[in-house]
Amino acid sequence: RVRALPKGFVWGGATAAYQVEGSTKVDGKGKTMWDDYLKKQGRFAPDPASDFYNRYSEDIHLSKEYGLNAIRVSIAWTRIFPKGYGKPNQEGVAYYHRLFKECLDNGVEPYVSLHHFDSPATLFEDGDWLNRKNIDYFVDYARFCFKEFTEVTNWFTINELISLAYSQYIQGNFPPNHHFDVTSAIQAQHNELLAHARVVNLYKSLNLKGRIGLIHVLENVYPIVATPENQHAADLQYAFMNQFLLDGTFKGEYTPETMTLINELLDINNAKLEIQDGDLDELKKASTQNDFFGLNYYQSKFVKTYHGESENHFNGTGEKGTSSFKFKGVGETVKNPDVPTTDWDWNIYPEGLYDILKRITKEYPNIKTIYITENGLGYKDKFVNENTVIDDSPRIDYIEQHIEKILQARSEGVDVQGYFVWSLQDQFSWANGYNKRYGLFYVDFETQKRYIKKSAQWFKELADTMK
Ligand code: BGP
Repeated sequence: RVRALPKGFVWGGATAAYQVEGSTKVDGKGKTMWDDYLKKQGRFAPDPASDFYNRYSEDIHLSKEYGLNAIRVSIAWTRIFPKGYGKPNQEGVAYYHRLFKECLDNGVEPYVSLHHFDSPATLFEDGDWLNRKNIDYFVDYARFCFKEFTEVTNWFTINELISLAYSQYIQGNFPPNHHFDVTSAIQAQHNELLAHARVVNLYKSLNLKGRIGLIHVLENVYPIVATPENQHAADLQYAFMNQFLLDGTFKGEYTPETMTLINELLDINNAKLEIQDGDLDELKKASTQNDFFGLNYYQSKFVKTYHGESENHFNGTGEKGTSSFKFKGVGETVKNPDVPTTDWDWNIYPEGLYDILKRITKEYPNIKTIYITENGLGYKDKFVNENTVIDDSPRIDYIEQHIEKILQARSEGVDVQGYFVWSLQDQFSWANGYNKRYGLFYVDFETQKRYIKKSAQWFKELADTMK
């Protein structure tokens, strides 16, 4: 059991603009890659989400009341530049100044991402990260934000580079819904890294007083039965999901060991990666300049070798046991009978977080301070009535088990300085909609009223141990 938090620990809740703000059509906001797609899909809408655009003050006050000293938010690129470039939209700019002021006035430190899965529709239609012109636009947008929002001192460039590349081009559950388009997936990873590196290098050249980094979601990969073939499958998947991006971020190159694995995977799938002159110089320069690293962790995977054709089914409804994932020449994801899973088939495996923390600290000396920037449990919370605190004990168990592992790694020298639960309040989930809740605070999406969950009370008790 976790008895106390280290003094000065950053203890926050996480959000993302498109998942909480709602108000997608007001005050000059431009469309993101999701607006038309969700409308066409017809399953769920991004409005009003958690109505954070209007209710941020209430959520920040709740954060303060429940002992949180930090919040993760993202800026919606399309509120600042409705088309992704051009003239800034002053109403969007004013909104974020109001939001940051409210955070700072209440002692809830904002950690701000520039990109959280919400590319402008115009740029998305033009190839999203696959189009290098869009990297230029991203750098312009970042420059504008750095100069405008000088009250922000903790910046993340991009949230979860792999999730975009993988969900857009491999798993097919994010627009444009390609399945196993390996060329696009690896190219998107590289181009996102380049975008990140250019923005970090820019930030450092401006000599601003804040800190900057990026966020990777990491999943450890284990052979379900330890045979050499299954271990190789795990290595291939780890390389594709973690190692390629970690190398690019913190080594500024893709090491020969990494490329041997990546090339094997590309060859089997007739895919290729294009690296242009100068790209690696940019990565190299950025690799030592990240002030901190945001690590998101939800689960790890168990795999066995697989040589058939690629196929998958994504469980976006919470019908337990319906997911499958088989990647040609890479591996098949399988269920480990000893590991509990959520209704969305995510393995609950805190040991994976410990193993990852130890591994990356050893392999990447350029990683400085680490913040766990997301971790949490998707759960079908049940509302009882106005006067009853919502019992989400499974979420408390989940969080506590993961914090235990974080503190263990910390006691062994891994420099973790903070933890942001995903998520602060219930919010909209990209490919799952509104029944996959994560919040410390329950949101009734009809009335937008907030209710307390037991996990919020637990969060507060731990916050008090720092005083
Ligand atoms: C991360 C994202 C978040 C969030 C979370 C939970 O990948 O950064 O935006 O949504 O995962 O995922 P999901 O909503 O799919 O359950």
